[in-house]
Amino acid sequence: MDIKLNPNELIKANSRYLRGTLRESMADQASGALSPDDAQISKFHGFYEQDDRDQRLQRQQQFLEPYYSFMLRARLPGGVCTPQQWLDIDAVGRELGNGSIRLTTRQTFQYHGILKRNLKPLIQRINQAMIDSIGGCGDVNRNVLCNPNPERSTLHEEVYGWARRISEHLLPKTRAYHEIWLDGEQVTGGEAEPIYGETYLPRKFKTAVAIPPHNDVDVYTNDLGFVAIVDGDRLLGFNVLAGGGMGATHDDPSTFPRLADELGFIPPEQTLAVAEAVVSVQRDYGDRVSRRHARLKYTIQRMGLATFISEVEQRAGLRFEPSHRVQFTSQGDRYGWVGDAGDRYHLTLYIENGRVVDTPDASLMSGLREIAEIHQGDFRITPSQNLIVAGVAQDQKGTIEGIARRHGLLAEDRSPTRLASIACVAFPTCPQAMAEAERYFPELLQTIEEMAQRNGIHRQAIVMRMTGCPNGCARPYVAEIGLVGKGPGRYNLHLGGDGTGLRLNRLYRKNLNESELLQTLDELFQSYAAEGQSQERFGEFVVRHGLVRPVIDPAEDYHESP
Ligand code: SRM
Ligand code: SF4
Repeated sequence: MDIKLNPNELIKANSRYLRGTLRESMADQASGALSPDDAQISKFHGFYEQDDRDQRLQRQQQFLEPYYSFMLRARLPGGVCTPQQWLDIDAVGRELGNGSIRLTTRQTFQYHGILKRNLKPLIQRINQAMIDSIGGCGDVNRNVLCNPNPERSTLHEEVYGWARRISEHLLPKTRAYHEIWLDGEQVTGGEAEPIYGETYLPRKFKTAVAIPPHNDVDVYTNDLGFVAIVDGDRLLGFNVLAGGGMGATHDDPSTFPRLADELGFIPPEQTLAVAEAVVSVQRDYGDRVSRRHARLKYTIQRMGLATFISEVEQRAGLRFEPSHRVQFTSQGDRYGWVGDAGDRYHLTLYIENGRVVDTPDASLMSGLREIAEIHQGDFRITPSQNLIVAGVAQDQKGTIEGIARRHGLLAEDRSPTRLASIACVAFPTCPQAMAEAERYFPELLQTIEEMAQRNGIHRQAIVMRMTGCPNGCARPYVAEIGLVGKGPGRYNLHLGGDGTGLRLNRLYRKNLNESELLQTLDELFQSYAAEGQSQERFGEFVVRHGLVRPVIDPAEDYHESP
């Protein structure tokens, strides 16, 4: 049979382990863009070519090429960085980016609006700060998530250590990054990629480590998940999960979001072997023809879970023990101060949609800089695009809180629903956006907050997530209310997440404009206010009330409403 591989496979195979012609593309001053093949390879180095979509039409009419610039995403396992690193991140964003820093749903940061000539200096500057962008994007393991909330410091330190080790272990081994950006020594010919091989993975791959009862990493939405099983502060091992993912395509029932399956329990020392085995099964069995069906979730769906598990066991040289029982009770961040047994305090700040910038309303960027100048602990970016000032001594709490308050960084005075909600980037930089998200969500939330107040449900947090397209970057399919961009000013409304990230929601109404959306929500809020039971979450109510049926098999019933 003649199988036509996806063109990306050839680009990877011809790239000489991710070198491509990036040097030549960078030297070409006639265009702000890269060659089309290099624009694919650049992702493995952590950056995407983009153009300002607000200016697209106007520049087309003027016969100008699009206003190209780049987005760079760093690798920062568990979202942890030092105050000095934050000061460097801040300076680079101001001097070589667009003056803002974007905290992401995978606990790292992005710069937008980088001009081609500034890319190399920018990559060099972050590397001087001991941060790289290798595998920030591309068909490899991405930034590894880890529960960032260090209220149990000893345990957190150990689990975070595993997140770092997984990230290092699954890094591409090519020297291309060092050669091209850091002027490292050129290696003649290719070198081996022992885990990935020369065509890397069929598609992106994502790993998360969770510490129950908090599911702030949304562990079930990752290709590979490790759930820490603990006895007091002692790590016994991990329940391993595989096959989660959010991305879908509107009206294509062969694509769907999916929650990960449980593979079983392993002791800590088997973590890297299992991670590598799962990656290698996906490398060998993943779909290299259709990128739309290339994620691990589809591989498992095709192979069957039992076959997948035995293939992983064979490659890792182990047998999974039965999973331990765990309970997750929350999703998202817990704001304000928490203390730990070592007398250190940790302050979770609120950064709306992760955009760190100074505006007339709030000077978030300046505020964080001021904190970084005096802070002695570390910073942790959360999977909900916020920032934790971690490891503060008792005598510095007042000063840090004072700075945070002055610059609008504290969560206080915001509604519980706003604090539980996130939106993806979307316009103007994201090429995939069909509708607004980050720029529109705060304003829409204000109307929704007024509606919640009118209905007397304003004290209840509802996890609400908006994305500009169905790719699912803000993980909207595990929200109690998911708003997924369908076209300019239009959203699909999904309902029924359980508030802990353990249940997929379901499509409830399609293609709503703002007034249709608000009217639908108002009706839902009215019946929730009238008929919701005490302490019952909104997502639980809509399921119990029969407004949406839970998704049992996403491949079968995901696109069916309601
Ligand atoms: Fe994402 C593509 C932004 C987390 C699923 N994502 C993109 C691109 C690069 C658009 C593109 O293809 O060129 C977006 C860049 C926008 C911009 O201008 O910055 C983008 N994704 C983001 C971020 C910044 C959203 C945010 O507001 O924080 C997140 C960066 C994460 C990171 O630091 O690594 C981000 N993306 C996610 C997540 C959530 C997660 O991983 O926990 C998902 C859903 C989980 C998953 O992967 O299944 C996600 N992004 C996608 C997809 C759909 C993948 C699929 O399986 O179909 C795409 C499109 C693609 O890969 O073709 C995509
Ligand atoms: Fe872009 Fe879609 Fe991801 Fe939003 S969900 S950042 S619109 S790819």
